[in-house]
Amino acid sequence: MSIDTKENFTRSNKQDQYIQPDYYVLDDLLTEEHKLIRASVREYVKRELSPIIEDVAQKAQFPYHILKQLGDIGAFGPQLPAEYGCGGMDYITYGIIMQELERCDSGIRSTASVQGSLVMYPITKFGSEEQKHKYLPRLAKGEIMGCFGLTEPNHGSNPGGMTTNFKDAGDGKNVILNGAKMWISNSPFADIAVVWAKNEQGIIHGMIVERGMEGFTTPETHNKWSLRTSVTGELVFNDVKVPKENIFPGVTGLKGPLTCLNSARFGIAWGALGAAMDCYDTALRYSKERIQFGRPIGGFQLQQKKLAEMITEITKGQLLVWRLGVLMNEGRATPAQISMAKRNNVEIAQNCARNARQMLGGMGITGEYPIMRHMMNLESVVTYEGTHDIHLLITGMDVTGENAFM
Ligand code: TGC
Ligand code: FAD
Repeated sequence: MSIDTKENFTRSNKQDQYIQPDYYVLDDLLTEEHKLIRASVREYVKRELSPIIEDVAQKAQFPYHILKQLGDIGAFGPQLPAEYGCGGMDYITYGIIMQELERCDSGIRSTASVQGSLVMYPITKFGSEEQKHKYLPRLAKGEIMGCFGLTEPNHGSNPGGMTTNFKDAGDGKNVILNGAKMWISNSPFADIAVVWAKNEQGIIHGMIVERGMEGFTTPETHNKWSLRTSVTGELVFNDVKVPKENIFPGVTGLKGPLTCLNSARFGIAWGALGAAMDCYDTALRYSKERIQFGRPIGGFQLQQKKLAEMITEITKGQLLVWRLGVLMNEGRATPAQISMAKRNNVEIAQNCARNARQMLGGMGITGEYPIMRHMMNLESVVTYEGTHDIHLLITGMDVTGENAFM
C-alpha cells in the first residue's frame, strides 16, 4: 500500500485484491491481451471447474468432458507458433493460463501442461512436417490427447540411464520398441505417447507411439493421495512395432526431453503461484470471518504474520515469473533460471498451503476448503519435472561450475 494515497488504501481492500492478489500492481506489466485472456480463463474455471473440482478430487475421477473445453479456451499449446492450429501467443500468456488452472487444481494444470509442453512442444520443435500436420491440430483442440514418457521405474532423476530401447525391425519400415515408463501423467487415456528411448548405439531418440499398436499397454496407477484429478499410469512396450516415420528427425540425446522440460517447468512456476494465491485468498477471507476471543482471528499478530509472509512470497514469485516470461519470449532464458523459478515457486506454494491450513484450524483439513487438496497436490508438483533437490543442484552447478549430481 502506498503511504500517500487514500485511493490505494481503499484499493487494497477491494474485492479484486482477494482474487488477484496483485500487491505490487504487477498488472501494469501485463498487456491488455494478457489481462483479457486471464479474465476469460478465470471465468471458465469459475463456471466449469470450481463447481466440480472438490467432488472429482475426492472421488479421484478425472473429468474427461473438460478436455474439449480446455482445447476450446486455448489451454493446449498457447505458446506454440500459430501454424498447425496452435495458439501463437507468448510465454507470459502460457504462464497466466497455467496459473489460472492451478488456482483451481494442480491436476488440471498438469493435464494441460503435459499436452502443451511435453507433447505438442516436441512435435513442434523436433517433429517432421508430416507429424506436425497429423497430430498438432487435433492435440490443440483436445480431440486427441498425449502423454510424455521419460521416467522409468529405475531412472527418475537420472533419465540418461534409461533402458527403454528400440532396434531396427529389419523390414526397412519399422523399429521394435521394448521397455517401460512409470509415473506418466495422462497415460491411461492418451491417444499418443511421446516416448524417449535408446537406439542400438545407446543414443536417445524421441518417437510417437499410438494407442492400439500391438504390445503397447498403459496400466493406471491407483491410490494416489496427491493429484487425484490427474490420471497417472505406466507405458509398457513389449516388442511394439513403431514406424520409423514416427521418430522425431530433429533431435538426438538427452537434450531432447530436457528441452521440453524447460517449457513445462516454466508453466509450473506460474501454476504453483496459482495454488499459492488460492490458499492465501482462502486464509485471508477466513481470517476476517472467523471470530475467536471476541474478534476476527485476522486481528491477532500470529495470523497476520502468516498472511504477511504469504503475500510477500507470492509477490516475489510473481516478479520472478514475469521476468522469466520476458526472457522466454526473447529466447534468452537459461535452463538454470527456469529451475530456480520452478523450485522457488513450488516451495512458496507449499509454505502458503501449510500456513493457510493452520489458519483454518480444523476446517482446514476438510474438503469444504481447497487448501488440503492444494497441499497434497503440491507434493507431486515438488517431485515431478525435477525434484526440489535436483533443481537446487542445477542452481548449484550453474553458480559454481561443479557437478554435484554424482
Ligand atoms: P547432462 O549431462 O547435464 O545433460 C545432457 C544433455 O542435455 C543438455 N541439457 C539440457 N538441454 C536443454 N534443457 C535443459 N534443461 C538441459 N539440461 C541439460 C546438456 O547440455 C547436455 O547436452 P549435450 O548436447 O552436451 O548432450 O545430463 P545428466 O544426465 O547429468 O542429467 C542432468 C539432470 C539431472 C539435471 C537432468 O537429467 C534432470 O533434469 N533430471 C530430472 C529429471 C526430470 O525432470 N524428469 C521429469 C520427467 S517428466 C515429468 O515429470 C512430467 S510431470 C508432468 C505433469 O504432470 O505436469
Ligand atoms: P528418485 O530419482 O528416485 O529420487 C528419490 C530422492 O532422491 C528424491 O528426493 C531426489 O531428490 C533424490 N535424489 C536423486 N538423485 C539425487 C542426487 N544426485 N543428489 C541428491 N539427491 C538426489 N515422468 C514422466 O516422464 N512423465 C510424466 O508425465 C510424469 N508425470 C508424473 C506425475 C506424478 C504424479 C509424479 C509423482 C511423477 C511424474 N513423473 C513423470 C515422474 C517424475 O518426473 C519423477 O517422479 C521425478 O523425476 C523423480 O524421480 P523418482 O520418483 O524416480 O525419484
